[in-house]
Amino acid sequence: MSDRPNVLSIVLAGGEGKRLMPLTADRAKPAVPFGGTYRLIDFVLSNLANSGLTKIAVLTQYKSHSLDKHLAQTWRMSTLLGSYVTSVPAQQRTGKSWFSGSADAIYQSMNLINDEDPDYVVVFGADNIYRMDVAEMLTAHIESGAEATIAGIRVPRSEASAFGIIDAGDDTVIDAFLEKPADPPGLVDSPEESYASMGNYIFTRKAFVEALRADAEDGGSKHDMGGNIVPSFVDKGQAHVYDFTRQSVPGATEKDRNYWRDVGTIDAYHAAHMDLVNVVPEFNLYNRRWPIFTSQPQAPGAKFTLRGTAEDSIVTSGCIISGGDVDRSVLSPNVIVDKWAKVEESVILTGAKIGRNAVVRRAILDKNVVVEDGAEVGVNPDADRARGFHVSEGGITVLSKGDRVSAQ
Ligand code: ADQ
Repeated sequence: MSDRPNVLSIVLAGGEGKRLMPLTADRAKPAVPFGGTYRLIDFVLSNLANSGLTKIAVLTQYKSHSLDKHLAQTWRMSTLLGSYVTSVPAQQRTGKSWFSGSADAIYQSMNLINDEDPDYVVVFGADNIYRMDVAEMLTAHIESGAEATIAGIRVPRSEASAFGIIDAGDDTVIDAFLEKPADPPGLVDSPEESYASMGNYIFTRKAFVEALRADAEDGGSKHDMGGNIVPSFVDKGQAHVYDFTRQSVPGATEKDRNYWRDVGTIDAYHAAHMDLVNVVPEFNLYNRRWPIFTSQPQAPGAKFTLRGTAEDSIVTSGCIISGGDVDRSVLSPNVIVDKWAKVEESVILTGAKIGRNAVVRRAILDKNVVVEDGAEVGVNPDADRARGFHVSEGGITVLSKGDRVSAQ
């Protein structure tokens, strides 16, 4: 092997994102907009690109049109250095059924591995917000000589049953792995925390291909990366953990160095946006040494007229704040906020219009929503529920693409 190993990165982007409904009604979870101008998938792809890993296959599945469009518009890598981001739809390549699990999705796309002939295969999820130098994890993987390396992070034990839980004792060899246990064990040094898998893996190619083949032949398997493939490496003592918090990302602040969030529910999605608009957020989008890449519509700069204001907010291009007040909110491109309207603690996606005297509070408005003059959204969650709007457990009102709300 040469000094520079050949690495293929596979991004699993087939998640349905049921708990993000109605934002995932007609887009896959990785295509959900985030932070004004991004899609969730931009974070993992930026991490890989910034780490110098630029041979990337994105495996898609459900409702992938919007995701494919975004990938085609944004993630055009130069082919000169052999770089690519290619979107691979679910295929009935090796049988009549659609993918049954994440491991099956990779197995059915085995030709990608055969064609690229990599030494290592990086397999990352597409749904999380974080900054990570994957090259550091690759170095740790190569140095340990393990067949599989799993990125790990401490999470509150109360939330740990949503994750694969790692027991690595005092070293990096994983002794036991429990996929989404009902009663997750705490850490010896911190009983209220558990050590969770981030769903990000690096494999040595030969061992990975063997594990995928064995899994495909196992009729009892769910063909799931976390449920089946990872445990198969743990069972043979070949899985190591890579501690995410030991990494050093260029330009990262003390606060955002260890930031990793699953924005898989409406409340988590809203809370992550409320963090972004803090004066000193936990996650800093403005780190120019580790940029998060995306593409934006061609639009003029945001414009504030007739004493329109925005405080503690992100206002992106093409927005017009014409005499309204925006507070602690994130506005995607081409949003219009009209005279005397108030927008507070809200996430407003592309092309929404908020009319005169309207109030939008603790709400998420999907693309092209129209809030007519004098209408209220999120002011009274019970009234919103009665009107048939989706209201989350935490009381966030969500309007679907193109909804029109009139004053009552
Ligand atoms: P989950 O996120 O619950 O747990 P899963 O639903 O398989 O696992 O999603 C993982 C990634 O794979 C996501 O990015 C999703 O979009 C994608 N995906 C799922 N099925 C797919 C398919 N058939 N084709 C393509 N992509 C698919 C996982 C691990 C846990 C770990 C958490 C961390 O199983 O052990 O703790 O991630 O979030």
